[in-house]
Amino acid sequence: MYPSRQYSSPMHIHRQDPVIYSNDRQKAPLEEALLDQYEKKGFLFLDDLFDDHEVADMQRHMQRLRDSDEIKHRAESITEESSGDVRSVFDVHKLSHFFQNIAQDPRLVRMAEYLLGDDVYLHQTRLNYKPGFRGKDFYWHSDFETWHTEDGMPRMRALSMSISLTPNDYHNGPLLLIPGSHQTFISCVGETPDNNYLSSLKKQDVGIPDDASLQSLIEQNGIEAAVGQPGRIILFDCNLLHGSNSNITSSPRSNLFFVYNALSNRVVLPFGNTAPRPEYIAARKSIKGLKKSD
Ligand code: 6CS
Ligand code: FE
Repeated sequence: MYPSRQYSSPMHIHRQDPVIYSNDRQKAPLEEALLDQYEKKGFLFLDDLFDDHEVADMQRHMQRLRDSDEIKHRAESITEESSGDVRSVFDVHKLSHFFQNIAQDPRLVRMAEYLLGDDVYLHQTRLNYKPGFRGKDFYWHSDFETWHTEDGMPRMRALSMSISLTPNDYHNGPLLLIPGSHQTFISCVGETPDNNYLSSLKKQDVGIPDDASLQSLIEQNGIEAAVGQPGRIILFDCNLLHGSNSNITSSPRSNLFFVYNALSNRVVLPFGNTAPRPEYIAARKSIKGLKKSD
């Protein structure tokens, strides 16, 4: 369906999957306008879902993970190539009961269930710290291109919720989104090296769109910066093109990411025929539906 990193020139494949899988808008946990925006742009913003105390708790638990030497020496901790600062911590829902509870919060799960039209599980979770002064960029990419090619995610039936834990301003490397880019799968050029994740999580070189593809999508749709205060949720489709600039300011841009995948879309063997990535990057053995009985 979505071949990538197989051919010598890039290709554009039109999305062959729905964006919103549920049809009964009466049952939607989101108002019509937001659903229309999500369908059209591939992302939406949610403010005031968490109250100030909840956000303060998240910030405290993020700092605790950040300051922990034990965490810093685990495989789940990815450091910045240049400075050695912590860039990301993966699998935060397994490293912290607090973040597990947030990821399982019905206010989040029911949105994911509605949009994906199925029970859901956590494919991946992470804290991206993007520290001040030396937090490096995440180049343009579609998460689905990686999750399909390197994790074996069959269809575009997953979404990310990024919760801002520090102010995301124009100057400290906010998430940059290309509205509408979720409708086009860009088949990228370039072979996936073995154990690619050892470098791709620091700096992604393979599976990134070519300049011409980026140019045409940006000219058509523009770029939107997901600026916002702590607590804001950026909910975006797995195939939306996004990236973020380096952060040379003094204020970190730290966001918590939860990736919900439909249970019917659980990962199989990587479509790029590379070895499956570790469990802390892509759940495989630990797939457990989040459906609450209520
Ligand atoms: O490879 C991955 O799964 C990770 N890479 C990026 C740049 N975004 C999604 C995910 O965190
Ligand atoms: Fe990403």
